[in-house]
Amino acid sequence: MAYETIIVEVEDHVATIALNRPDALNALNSHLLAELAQALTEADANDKVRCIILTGSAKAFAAGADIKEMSEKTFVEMFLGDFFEPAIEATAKVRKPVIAAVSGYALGGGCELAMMCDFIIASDTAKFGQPEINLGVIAGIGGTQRLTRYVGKSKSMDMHLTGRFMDAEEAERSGLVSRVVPAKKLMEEAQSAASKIAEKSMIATMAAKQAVNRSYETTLTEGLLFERRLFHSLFSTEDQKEGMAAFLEKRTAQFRDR
Ligand code: CO8
Repeated sequence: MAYETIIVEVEDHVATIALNRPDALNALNSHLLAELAQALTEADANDKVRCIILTGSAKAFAAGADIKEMSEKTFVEMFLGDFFEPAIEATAKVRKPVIAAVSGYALGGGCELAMMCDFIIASDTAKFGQPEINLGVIAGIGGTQRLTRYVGKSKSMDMHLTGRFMDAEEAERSGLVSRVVPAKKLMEEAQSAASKIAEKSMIATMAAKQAVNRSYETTLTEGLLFERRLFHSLFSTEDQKEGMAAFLEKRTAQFRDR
């Protein structure tokens, strides 16, 4: 399907979705969010896709929700319109792994969108922030909750209350991103991570994603039980037999998602 505000490419089992509103530093307007929701849903349903990369441009992953679109809205319009909801729902529903490849600005809704992905690979030019406070509002799609879980209360408060930006080095040091790479290598690194993921058993991959995500939602005891049950259940798959046999036979496993 042809999109106007995003670019979607599927190659070697990896779908790359690039936000593409260069004139507005990829600000998230309702059109882009609707297209993003559709592209994520399609990629998740596409049998050829085994991992998804969400990215922006060299200058901006996304500089936040579109301030021009929001500025004149009333409470009722925001409440009833809830224009972020389809993208939030679509992102949350994706069962395949989603990597955020972030270069340049990831601010406000852009930072929040990156945090909704499964992990973030950042270029050394990345800048993260929740500057909504400068606009007289606060984060609205998870920033106060997710950033706090990623980096802890003190740094999260600092970011939300002062509106300052965090550079890539600080983001890695504080656990917001999994790795930082030179800007020129960002997509190569993200694709290499995605290709590695694409080689695994999709069943184990989805189980791992579910189990890690469960740690956000439950107690340690319940989370450990959930993990153990998933672990046990994977012994009903052919991929577990193949993976362990391949190790013992010193060869590469050929997973078939069975
Ligand atoms: N919205 C709309 N347009 C934007 C945005 C944005 N968030 N960010 C940048 N742009 C536009 C600029 O207006 C400018 O357009 P034009 O050339 O037509 O004037 C163009 O992009 C380039 O921007 P700048 O000239 O400002 O570029 P600089 O390099 O000087 O500065 C910055 C880059 C620092 C990123 C600066 O653009 C900036 O501060 N942007 C705003 C960042 C921000 O405040 N983000 C938070 C937005 S609010 C939000 O995300 C809330 C999310 C929750 C919503 C929940 C809804 C239910």
